[in-house]
Amino acid sequence: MGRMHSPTATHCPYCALQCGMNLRPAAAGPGVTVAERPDFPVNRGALCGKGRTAPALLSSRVRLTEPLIRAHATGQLEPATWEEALDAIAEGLTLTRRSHGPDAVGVFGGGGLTNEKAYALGKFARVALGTSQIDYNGRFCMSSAAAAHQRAFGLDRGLPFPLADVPRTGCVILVGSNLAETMPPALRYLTELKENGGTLIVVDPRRTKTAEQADLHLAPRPGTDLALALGLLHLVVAEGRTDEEFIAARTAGWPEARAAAMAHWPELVERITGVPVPKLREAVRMFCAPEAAMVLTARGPEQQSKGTDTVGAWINLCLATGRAGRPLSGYGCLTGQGNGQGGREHGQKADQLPGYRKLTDPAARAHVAGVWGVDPDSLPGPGRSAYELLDALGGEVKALLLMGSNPVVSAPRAAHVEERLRSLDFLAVADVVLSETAALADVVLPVTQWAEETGTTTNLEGRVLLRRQALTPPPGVRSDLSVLHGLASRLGVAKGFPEDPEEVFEELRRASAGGPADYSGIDYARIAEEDGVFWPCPEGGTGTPRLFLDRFATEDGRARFVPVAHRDADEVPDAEYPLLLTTGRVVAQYQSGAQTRRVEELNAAAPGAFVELHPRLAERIGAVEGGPLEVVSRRGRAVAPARITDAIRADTVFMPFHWPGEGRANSLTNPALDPVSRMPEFKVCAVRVRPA
Ligand SMILES: Nc1nc2c(c(=O)[nH]1)N[C@H]1C(S)=C(S)[C@@H](COP(=O)(O)OP(=O)(O)OC[C@H]3O[C@@H](n4cnc5c(=O)[nH]c(N)nc54)[C@H](O)[C@@H]3O)O[C@H]1N2
Ligand SMILES: Nc1nc2c(c(=O)[nH]1)N[C@H]1C(S)=C(S)[C@@H](COP(=O)(O)OP(=O)(O)OC[C@H]3O[C@@H](n4cnc5c(=O)[nH]c(N)nc54)[C@H](O)[C@@H]3O)O[C@H]1N2
Ligand code: SF4
Ligand SMILES: [Mo]
Repeated sequence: MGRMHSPTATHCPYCALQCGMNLRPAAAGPGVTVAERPDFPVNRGALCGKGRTAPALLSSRVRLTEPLIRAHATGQLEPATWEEALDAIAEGLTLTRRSHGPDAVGVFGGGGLTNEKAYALGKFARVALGTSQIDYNGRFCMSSAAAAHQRAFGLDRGLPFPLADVPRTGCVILVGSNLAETMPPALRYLTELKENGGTLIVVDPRRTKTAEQADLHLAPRPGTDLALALGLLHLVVAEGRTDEEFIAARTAGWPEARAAAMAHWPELVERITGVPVPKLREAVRMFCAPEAAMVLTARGPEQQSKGTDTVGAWINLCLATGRAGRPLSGYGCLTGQGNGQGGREHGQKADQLPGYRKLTDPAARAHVAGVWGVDPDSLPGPGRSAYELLDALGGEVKALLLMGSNPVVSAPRAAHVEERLRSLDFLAVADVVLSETAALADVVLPVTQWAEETGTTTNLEGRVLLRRQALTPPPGVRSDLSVLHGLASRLGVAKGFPEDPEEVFEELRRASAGGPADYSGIDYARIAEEDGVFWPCPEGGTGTPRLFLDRFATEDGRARFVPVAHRDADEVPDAEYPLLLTTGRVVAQYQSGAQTRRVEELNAAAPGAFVELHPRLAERIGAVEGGPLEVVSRRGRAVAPARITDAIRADTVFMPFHWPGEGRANSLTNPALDPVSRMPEFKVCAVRVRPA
């Protein structure tokens, strides 16, 4: 690995906090080491263990350094040249397209990809392949919050304010976020909130490290947040705590939403959620007492087959109490992946064009087609959502190009998804390591990593950031942009897929101009000068750290209440499957673990899956600490050691989803989809558990 000037100011490759860090050449040998970057405001120098150890993956020992092609004779993946590999992919995709039409070719992207890559991938699907069949793993992440944002506010930016506002509000309800483990440096914002006299309410079926910080912890049964939020709104109305002036001036739809909430009286909500009425009253008092308050959600309430309505109910609570569109108040979603925000704005989503434009909007199609130099009528329409696309593999979709995801581990009903991937005529995967999904491919392309390339990401605050190249990639790997360039030219599109990220960003600026997520005023130099620029930022304008203070982004400027009613999870416990399974994360592993399982220090800290269960349940089924437990759902079976703790409800077990094989939590999960966002129900399914 070569060297460049030191130190290089950049950002972490993992989560949506996008912590700032400096990279310095290692004291001895090749590579870089991570140093603090105290001047970057979001994390002020703090990093979690994943960020600190990220350079370990840059070493060639653990990563892919040459393309691989599956040999017909042996069935094994064998080293190949880049020319051979790109030719093979172009041929595989072309053959499928020729015999079955363009929609038989699918593309699957990721929320970890930079804005430039996400933009180029969406364009590649629509222009070079002409397929409608593109979606990405962000569908599994924050799509329910995104849909609810759109419905209520007319715009989806995860946080409508900078994180720096959080310690200055009066009360935060944090719903289904374990940020002490999933964004450790962000915990500081909550401790500062309390130091400033504010209060923290955490809603989580488990008493997590985050919940331990709370003034009030509500532990509902998984899948019942919708009832909980409605119950709180009911009490707000009953106790006369609504803000009628705000409702009249800034919102629409209150009478219907109010009526829906009134059908969820406290005793009913206690019965559904398991949260006692006095605690509901206490939460309402804490939320309504101060001048300003916030509700923040993460995957707990969102990854449900009613995630969009659930987030809608929390938004209704904010609107009814005048806690939105005002300083230090509002609803926000804590987006997850490194570019979870930007990755959902620029076109790798099935229904979307760059700038968060709609693929079904004729004006949007005309604008983007103009930038791309193609006929608007040549752009395909919306395609399938992520799970539906994976489910269609081997059926109507016969070839797939995948970049930035590892669905063999991370998709719901993973054994079925794995089988669908195996049934493809052709699978190509670009990755930095041989992930469980890459291992199934016909062609594998080794790509550059964060420290070896330049590009922008948009963090959970909507702040567009610049990751800078700090070292030369090893010979044999190429960037994702170079892959798309090479494939497009082989598919007969010689122009429009540059390899240089800044050139791609300049085009993205034009494509997003005038759209909801307008980046046209942002450029690489400006990002560096301003510690990131908040979108929307029109050409010649300033960035927008705070949204909705004067008006919401709907046509009439009013926020929309949505009347929602509680409904059960797709699966509820019964005699055969009497328990609830919920899933999530641990601090030392990231997502499917493809990257962090290859980092020694992290793997030592979290070597494998486990099943968290309450002592009463353990006693009933005869489980002992560390002993193997078999967990069975209607989709399949997993085995992992027991971890007995009174920090979880006795009717619920929890598994982290970072591992393949026997401990794969997603062998069990339910792919029931939210009707609006198409989000799968990762957080609730029915299981039975017994010692293996
Ligand atoms: N260490 C680590 N950090 C990460 C990641 C990682 O993989 N590892 N991934 C990143 C990404 S992409 C994301 S999306 C974020 C996710 O960040 P979080 O949303 O904080 O992570 P999860 O652990 O999935 O879920 C959060 C909590 O939801 C709770 N929960 C489960 N079911 C329910 C329910 O029905 N209702 C409620 N209210 N809560 C429930 C779980 O007990 C869990 O504590 O983390 C990001 N940061
Ligand atoms: N049961 C359960 N399942 C879940 C969840 C849950 O809470 N419970 N959470 C869901 C959520 S929120 C998410 S976000 C998904 C995430 O799950 P995945 O989509 O599987 O996410 P990663 O493990 O980050 O996969 C990214 C892959 O791309 C590779 N990669 C990293 N950077 C790049 C790059 O720049 N280019 C290319 N070509 N490849 C790259 C990595 O090595 C890795 O193999 O999991 C979902 N699955
Ligand atoms: S919190 Fe997220 S962005 Fe920050 S160092 Fe950890 S993984 Fe990286
Ligand atoms: Mo995520």
